[in-house]
Amino acid sequence: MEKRLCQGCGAPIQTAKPKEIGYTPESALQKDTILCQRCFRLKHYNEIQSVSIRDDDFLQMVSKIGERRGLIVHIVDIFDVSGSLIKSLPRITGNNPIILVGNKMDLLPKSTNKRKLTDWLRSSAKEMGIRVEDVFLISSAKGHGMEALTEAIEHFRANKDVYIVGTTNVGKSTFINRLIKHSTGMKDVITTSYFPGTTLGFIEIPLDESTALIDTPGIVNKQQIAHYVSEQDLKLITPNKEIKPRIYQLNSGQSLFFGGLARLDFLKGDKQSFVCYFSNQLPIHRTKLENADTLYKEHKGELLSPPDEQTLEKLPDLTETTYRLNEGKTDIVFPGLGWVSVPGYQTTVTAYSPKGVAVSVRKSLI
Ligand SMILES: Nc1nc2c(ncn2[C@@H]2O[C@H](COP(=O)(O)OP(=O)(O)OP(=O)(O)O)[C@@H](O)[C@H]2O)c(=O)[nH]1
Ligand SMILES: [Mg+2]
Repeated sequence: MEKRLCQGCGAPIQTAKPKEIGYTPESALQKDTILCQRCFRLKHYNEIQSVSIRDDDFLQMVSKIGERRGLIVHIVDIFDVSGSLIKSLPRITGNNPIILVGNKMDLLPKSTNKRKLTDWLRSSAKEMGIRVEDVFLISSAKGHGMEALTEAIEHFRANKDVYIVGTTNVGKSTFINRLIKHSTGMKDVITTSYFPGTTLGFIEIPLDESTALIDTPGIVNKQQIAHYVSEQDLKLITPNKEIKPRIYQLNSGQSLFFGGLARLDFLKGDKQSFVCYFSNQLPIHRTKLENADTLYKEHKGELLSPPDEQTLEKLPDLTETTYRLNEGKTDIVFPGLGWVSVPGYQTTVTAYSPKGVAVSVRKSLI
């Protein structure tokens, strides 16, 4: 008998072990489309059932692409580029051509400079040694930018398969659902969720008689802040609509806390505006630099939250990096959280982020 896969996550269907992936009660096997219990619960109750798959298993699964021929569409989350660009991608996917796609554009303010963003994505990939054929910006959720991308896919795939690859949670399955909806009218065929690790196997969507578009499980990158926060906090730090910039006029000697997950000290420079781009629900606190350490020590997890209690247990300590800025408008990027845009002349700042989730700077996008 042909091995049956869950239509939602790609896991092999089984009826024997309720706690393991692909479990489906016998009674549900009669239906036309088979959904495992985990996908069923995610879909109908937005409730996650944890699975006993290790990060390595996903990587191994995706590495099989290296032995095949096709186009790689590497999707990254434009809110977490350093956490979602996969450095080892060329090793994983062999010699196959790569298109780079920045997803979740709907979250950025309309005033974002798309060309700068595209250039930054291209150069970030290049720095990591990833050669890309082209770069696209899309919103899978809203359907923006899909036409240009599908045309490019059709061109670069040269009648071969298309593999959608990326770290967890960048929106691979949402992207494919968008394509399916466009071509068949069917909605939400593949399971998506804000929990990382939703897709568990390869899911093939036929493109024609001999080729397919293939959804793959997200590769786990431990530099993503998503792995260090509770479900509750993840919901809070993930923007769910266009972010509204919050502007602070700061004098040197002042600090900003982003919940208690990140911090920015203004050490030196003229009074200037710090424009903050974070999830609208993430509280920002302004304080005097001299009080910042004590405030953090005494109030993280309370006044400075998130982190909540659960996050505090797994969150690494904050580490600091100091930047001397003198090149004009600069973004200080806290991966997975957001960024702060500063004028960037004769300015010294210190940025704090959880250890392992490194802060970076770039030319301002806005
Ligand atoms: N705002 C916004 N959210 C998006 C977009 N695309 C996906 N998301 C959200 O991002 C989360 C992850 O989406 P998925 O499609 O499940 O991501 P994935 O890459 O398939 O994740 P894994 O299967 O875990 O590897 C969900 O909460 C989606 O609703 C987008 O274009 N804009
Ligand atoms: Mg998925």
